[in-house]
Amino acid sequence: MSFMRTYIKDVFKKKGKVEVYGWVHDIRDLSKIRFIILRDISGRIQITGVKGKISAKVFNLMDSVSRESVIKVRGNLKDSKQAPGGKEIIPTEIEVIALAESPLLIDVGDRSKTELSKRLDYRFLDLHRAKIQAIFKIESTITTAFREYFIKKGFIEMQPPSVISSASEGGTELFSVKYFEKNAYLAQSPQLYKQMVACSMEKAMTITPVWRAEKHNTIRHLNECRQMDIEMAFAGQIEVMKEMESAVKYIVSEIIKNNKKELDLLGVKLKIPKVKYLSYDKTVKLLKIKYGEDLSPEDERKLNEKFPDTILFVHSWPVKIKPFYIMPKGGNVDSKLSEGFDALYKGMEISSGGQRIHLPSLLEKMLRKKGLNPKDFKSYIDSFKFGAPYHSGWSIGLERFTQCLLGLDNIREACMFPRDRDRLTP
Ligand code: AMO
Repeated sequence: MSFMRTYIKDVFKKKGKVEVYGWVHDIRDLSKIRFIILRDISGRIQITGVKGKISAKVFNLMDSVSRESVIKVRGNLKDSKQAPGGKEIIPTEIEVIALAESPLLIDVGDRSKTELSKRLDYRFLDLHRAKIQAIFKIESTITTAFREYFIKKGFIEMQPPSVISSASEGGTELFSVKYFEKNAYLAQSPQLYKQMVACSMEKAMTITPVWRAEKHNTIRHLNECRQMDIEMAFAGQIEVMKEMESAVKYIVSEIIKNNKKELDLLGVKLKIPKVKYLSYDKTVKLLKIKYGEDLSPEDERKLNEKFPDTILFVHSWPVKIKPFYIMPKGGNVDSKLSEGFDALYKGMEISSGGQRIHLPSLLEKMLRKKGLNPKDFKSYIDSFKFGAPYHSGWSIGLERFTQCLLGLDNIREACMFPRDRDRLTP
């Protein structure tokens, strides 16, 4: 097609003859007068047909076309006090581009009460809904702002592999894949690769899918999620926490600036977050919980009550509960504490990170201490033998972060096509 179509939001600024394309959002038939609310990604406009005043063909079509069909409308734009937005189109021509089958498989109305699992079964239709579109418009702002922030600061956007030969997060939460005659795995994280890039190109960032074969089905876990990662040479845990602090503030400010309509639609009031740094030791004392264990969802909720609207950096965790690649304090394999942290926001862990072990012999000792075999990590260990600076980084889960920001009940709401224990389609 050789023309630029006009979005509905821009049609409101025009005069006289207009042409719009979109989905039939709603139809009302008052026998002598018929209305179609036409919707595209930018907004909605009313199409008004009065019997006898428009062609009989167009008037009949206004009643026979089904909801969610895609149509093209030509007509005259008129001021109207009753119409939403103060304007309506009196149609001279309607062309049906794609007729939708009816009934629809799920209710896609603004007040739809269809349950989440059914909506996800028909996600392609669920994505017709303004509220759902609002979530993903905001998620798009998040990834754009993340990328913008770090590219402006001289980070290299890297593309890590998705098929790997050994675990990067220790543990057993790996999906196996057959890779010719070898066994391979889906990447749990770009961890080892972003470190190799930071040790050569200094500052790396990526937005990449990762896979976790965790069997539990929760409202905050997916088996495939996207991570927004950074890694920086010549930086310790404090420097990268500060970097996250200003990146998250920038991302939130971009959402406030660009997504006012979407935030209103979702009923979300966003503020630039405050920031608090608290050591693991102090956090344990504050919560009066057992030392040496991870924070439970209940602990995270309590911390959110104590520090609302705050990114809480809980730093210097015990070595025992951090991955093998996190630097023990003082570079000593026997240290109890590490240079690793978690960031909590709105009652959930949105990120973890820390300083890494860049010393090959210390890395081997730590792998053994964690019950892992250094032989399985040979190429990773070797990468630190030829000029590797100290370095640190972190990862924010994209869907988890969107869930927290928008107060969504279930992380699946923040993932277009979620993969969980039971879901592999669509
Ligand atoms: P971690 O495993 O803590 O750390 O993951 C970092 C962040 O990714 C998100 N996340 C998840 N989101 C949804 N479903 C999951 N199953 C899931 N698992 C993780 C969370 C979490 O905070 N390599 C390290 C990071 C680093 O040190 O740079 C890592 O992957 O938001």
